[in-house]
Amino acid sequence: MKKIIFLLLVLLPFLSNAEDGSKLWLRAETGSNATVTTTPNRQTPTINIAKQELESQWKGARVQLNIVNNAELQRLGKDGYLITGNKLTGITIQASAEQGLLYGAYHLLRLQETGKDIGALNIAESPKYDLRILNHWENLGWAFESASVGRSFWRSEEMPQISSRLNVYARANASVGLNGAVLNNPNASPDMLTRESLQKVKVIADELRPYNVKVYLSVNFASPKELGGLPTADPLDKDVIEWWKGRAKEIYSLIPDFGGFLVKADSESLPGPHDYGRTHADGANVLAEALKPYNGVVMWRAFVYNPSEPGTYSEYGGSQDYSLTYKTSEKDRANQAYSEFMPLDGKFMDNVILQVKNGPIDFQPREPFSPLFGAMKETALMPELQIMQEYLGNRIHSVFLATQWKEFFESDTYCAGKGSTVAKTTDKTIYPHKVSAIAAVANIGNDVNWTGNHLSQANWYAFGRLAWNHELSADQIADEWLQMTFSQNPAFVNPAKEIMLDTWETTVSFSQPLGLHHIFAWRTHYGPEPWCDIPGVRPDWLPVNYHLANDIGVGYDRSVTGSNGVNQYFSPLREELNNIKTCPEKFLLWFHHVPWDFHMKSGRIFWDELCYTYQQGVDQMRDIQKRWDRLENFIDSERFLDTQYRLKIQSRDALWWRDACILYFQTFSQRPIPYELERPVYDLEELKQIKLLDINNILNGSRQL
Ligand code: GCV
Repeated sequence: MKKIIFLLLVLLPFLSNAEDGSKLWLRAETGSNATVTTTPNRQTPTINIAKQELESQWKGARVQLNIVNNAELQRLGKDGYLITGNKLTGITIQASAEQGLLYGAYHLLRLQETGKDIGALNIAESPKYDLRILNHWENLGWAFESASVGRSFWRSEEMPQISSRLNVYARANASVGLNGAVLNNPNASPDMLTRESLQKVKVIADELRPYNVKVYLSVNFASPKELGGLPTADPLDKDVIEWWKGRAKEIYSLIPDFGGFLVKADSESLPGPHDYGRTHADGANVLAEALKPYNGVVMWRAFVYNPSEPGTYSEYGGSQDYSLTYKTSEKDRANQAYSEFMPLDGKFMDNVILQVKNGPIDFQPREPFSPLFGAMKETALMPELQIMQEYLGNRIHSVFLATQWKEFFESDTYCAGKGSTVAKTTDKTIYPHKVSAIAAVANIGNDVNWTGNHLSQANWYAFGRLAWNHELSADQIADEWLQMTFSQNPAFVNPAKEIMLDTWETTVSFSQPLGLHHIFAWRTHYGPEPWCDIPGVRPDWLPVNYHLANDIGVGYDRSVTGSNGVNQYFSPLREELNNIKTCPEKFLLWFHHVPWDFHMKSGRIFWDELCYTYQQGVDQMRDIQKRWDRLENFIDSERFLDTQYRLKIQSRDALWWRDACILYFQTFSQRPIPYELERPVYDLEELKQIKLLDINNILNGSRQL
């Protein structure tokens, strides 16, 4: 016993210093005692934070923080700033508002922490999007919508006592320029608007405010009925209109800078204006009217797809066999948002923003951009990205998403000629709406390291940086994050960065390459299940209705002779996508049912190319593992080993995906796997036996594949 106590005493200091990832990228050495002065000498909570951050971490000459109201700073807006001067003689940060000074302070510290030359600075910055928002998919209570995030970190049950982590969260957001958080799941409970909930929201809002992070709420469209006891939630009913106005008044009396509402309506069985024969515009406008006096916004989601007809949908299946009545070409889920919202362009109030997922379906590993971008001219559109890796290996796989988001931002919509990228259609360059915004579904939970996987912290960081400036490269963002989070040593940063930059394309290759989509496992969305076809379940939830494999080929025909999805894009993109010979191969199976013997650019036939691509994904994953192993001596063992372990699972999963997909599709193609490729290690029938429970156990680590 004595020996154990002795050992514990010896080990304790080391154990308590164990690296747990809780500090995120906020690791600058403190204790600098820098001189920071402000003009005018104002003491606001936000200016004080800017000051304290610099005083404790800045290692150069005096910093002057100035609130100035000249034309240049007006042009940069309230979040913008100017940084001039030199580390040796002194730096001046100027802004027209206090939040500009805060962002300027973080910018200066980032330069320092990434070893940049801080001589003769002349930096003028302003964000590309006005609203830069994290969407937290937490339910009231507050469990999570998805296992991808682990447990809630708001800890509402302990309020009004607040977790010290809330302060770190706010600081992390401000350090990358994020200025908003939707606290709850878009599948919102009406109870989110009770007085008791709002009191808790106020606690969070008060904590986030000094960091310039505004709070928003998802609301349930039927709240006037479900919570307010009205007989209807019809948006044109005068009592309903008054009810929303009353709620807004109450919210703003508690939270004067409340940001506004996020609404998922008439989608996935949630109530909405269609229940009363009204349009999305009618629905959004009743809320917008209520928020308008307080400058609040409504973010109305365009993630809609109708219940399959006939009958109502049932999550677990039901008596209705939808497959009998469902015709893929008429019911393509990818076409629905465009069909529903395009006729409403121009009908929304100017404080309504349509929140549109990056792709037409649902955060798949790779999707073409949603055709709504560029097409809606009179309505402000905000991209919705997903940081949480719902379909990208959850918190287990390491996938750096900045590369995915860059592809999205830079996609050419052709709405105003060549070069009309998605980014330019949403950041006011092409359509100068009153407000511009962007959101992403957060991957932040209650884990000590916030995101479960240490490398996934990079995606939170990257979203903030790209929301501020979508022109930054994925390379630069990875570089910054690695230096701030791990080490400035280029012998570590360069190879680690290359790994990060390779992870997304590799994961697409081993899971859903060449435009394949929605072939993941039922419910968990982890691992492959291309054979999934559950009688009675709505077809647009089932993999077989997306890959449509048969003895001719595989893929969803969205050409003019198929579901005509290509027609929702502008020329000449429409024609490029429509032609199987010119459609980019990365989207081939998204837009075409491709014959097994189709000739690919590589010179191979399609079946062989599919096998090669899966194998390439597996090989690249193994290579990534090896490259990570070489970095062992550069960083702490805790984060090194945890990442090593996760990459091992990701490699195992790459094999799982490859074997499941190739063996399953082979039952249709009836062709051999090219002889020079590795033979499968798993058996198709065995893989088909992996059930929901097994996957949950794989995810929690209690079962190996
Ligand atoms: C918030 C998918 C997810 C749901 C999510 C929905 C949405 O269907 O599986 O969990 O619900 O997208 O984005 O609304």
